[in-house]
Amino acid sequence: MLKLHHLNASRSIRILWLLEEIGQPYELISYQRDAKTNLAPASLKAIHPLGKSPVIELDGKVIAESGAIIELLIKKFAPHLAPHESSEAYSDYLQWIHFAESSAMLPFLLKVFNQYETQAGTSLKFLDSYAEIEFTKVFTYLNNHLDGKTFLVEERLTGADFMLGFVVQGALQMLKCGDKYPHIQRYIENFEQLSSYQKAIKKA
Ligand SMILES: N[C@@H](CCC(=O)N[C@@H](CS)C(=O)NCC(=O)O)C(=O)O
Repeated sequence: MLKLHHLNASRSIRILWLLEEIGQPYELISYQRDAKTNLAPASLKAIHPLGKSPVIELDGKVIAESGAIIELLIKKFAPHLAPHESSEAYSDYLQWIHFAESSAMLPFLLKVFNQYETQAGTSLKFLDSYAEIEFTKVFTYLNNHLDGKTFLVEERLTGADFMLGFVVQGALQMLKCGDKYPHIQRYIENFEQLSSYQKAIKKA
């Protein structure tokens, strides 16, 4: 059976949500972050050398990287959650899947880490304004894209939404900037109502 190695408060929620949406049987193996370091426990390193989550075990193979896992699971078990490869929307789908873990994740994490540094008394020079400029550019782009939309691609739930949810929720909540990005805020409120999302949150 498919196994999901799930760390609390992590990108692994992307996979849990997808598995609940497609109704694929799976075994959930849970790990807790260290209370002091916030890192994953060493036991995750026994599963994959990076010791990060999510990781799945599928057909005897250990697979890391949430984007790869989402694409693989959708191809294998839920092709209806992706536009057809010959359709015009397919390249949009791929761009949004990769946008979530690259363009959006970097400025979000930089801003969160900058907050920790500032609270610890570090005086930031280049990094603070770089993070602010990048974050505003990327999140304004996303906010504009979501104007009048409920989902990222083809106005229906696709793999791109499973990827993006974790980043935008974290960003708007931790950086308290929901009022600056109202279309992203509405997008979040919409997917939080989906029963597969609510089931995933309960299991997490
Ligand atoms: N690019 C990877 C990132 C995986 C990752 O950094 N996971 C974090 C949780 S969100 C983690 O396991 N952190 C704990 C640690 O590094 O000890 C993915 O998309 O799966």
